[in-house]
Amino acid sequence: MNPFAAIMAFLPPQQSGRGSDPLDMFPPEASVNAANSDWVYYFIFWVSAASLLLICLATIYFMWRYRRSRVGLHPEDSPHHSTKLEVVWSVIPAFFLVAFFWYGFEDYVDRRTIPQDAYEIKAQARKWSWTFIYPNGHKENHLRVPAGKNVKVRLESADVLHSFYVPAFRVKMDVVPGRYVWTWFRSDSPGEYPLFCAEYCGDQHSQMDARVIVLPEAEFEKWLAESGDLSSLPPEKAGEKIYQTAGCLACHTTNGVRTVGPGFGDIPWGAPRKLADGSTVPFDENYIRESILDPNAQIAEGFTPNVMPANFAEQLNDEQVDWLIAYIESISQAD
Ligand code: HEC
Ligand SMILES: [Cu+2]
Repeated sequence: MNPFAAIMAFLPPQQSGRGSDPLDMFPPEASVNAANSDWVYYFIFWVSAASLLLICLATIYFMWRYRRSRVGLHPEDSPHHSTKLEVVWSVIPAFFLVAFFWYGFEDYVDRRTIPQDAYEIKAQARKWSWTFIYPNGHKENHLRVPAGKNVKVRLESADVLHSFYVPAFRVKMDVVPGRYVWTWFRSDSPGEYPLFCAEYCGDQHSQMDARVIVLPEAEFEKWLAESGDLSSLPPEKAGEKIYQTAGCLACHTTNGVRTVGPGFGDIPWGAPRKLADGSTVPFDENYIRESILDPNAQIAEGFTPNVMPANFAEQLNDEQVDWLIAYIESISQAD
């Protein structure tokens, strides 16, 4: 029998839903993993609160009991070493420390043990956006997942350290460049929840947020089947989707506002474009193609040193680049 079961009986029950967050300290528990984590948190919280109270009460009592006017200036009158007392105040807290470890470790092992049947979604983090890649190749900036299914997310970073953090799921996992890491969760609560990057990754770090959208399974399947095939869309529409999912939007607005990179949308198609080396090129298909596939070849004036990632050539195929060009052309004002 679990030696801590008796203590546990006095604590909030281990269950999902609001039940394990009596002080309402956390976002709603939207995954089956959340209740355990909240429960461990509250266990440590209540034990710490009780210890604080006990220590404060004891301090006040001793201040009064051994006050100077009572014992005078004779320290030899105060009690000396007591083995009994020392054993008590070492052994009892030690039991609690072991319990903290035990329940924390149990939860940790559960997090690290990815269920065999989990549905796998690949995630890429980069400065400053997320891309989620589904088994059929579809890419998305927001994470859509089926409700009621174990989902494992394989995380990788294209540049620096990021951290995949979904507070409502109580899931947080560092994304380390140069290796894959996995995390998993299961949500039974359709809805939308915030997803953050929890590792400072550069000046736009706070913009690196997305949503987790939990859909009923049938709706998820329908969405996935429909969005997988971009070639049925007009090229500029397909390009718009790629523009959003490949992360272009993180650095290029479409209303002309300059952010990390030049804003698009107010550059007339074909107009001369000033480059950092003083030359000019027309803002057209060839320039955009080269800017995407080899961003360092021609750098727009005012954007040195260039921070546009140089690895889109590996991520995008020719057709996708064509669609992107069609989209950028469609939002560029006619000359
Ligand atoms: C990390 C930020 C970042 C991301 C992500 C990014 N870019 Fe850029 N991009 C820049 C910067 C900075 C420049 C200006 C320097 C240069 O010309 O290479 C630029 C330049 C460009 C240019 C030339 C623009 C001009 O005004 O002369 C094009 C076209 C372009 N990017 C397209 C894209 C597309 C399409 C994507 C998505 C596939 C993308 N970029 C993703 C930062 C980014
Ligand atoms: Cu980040």
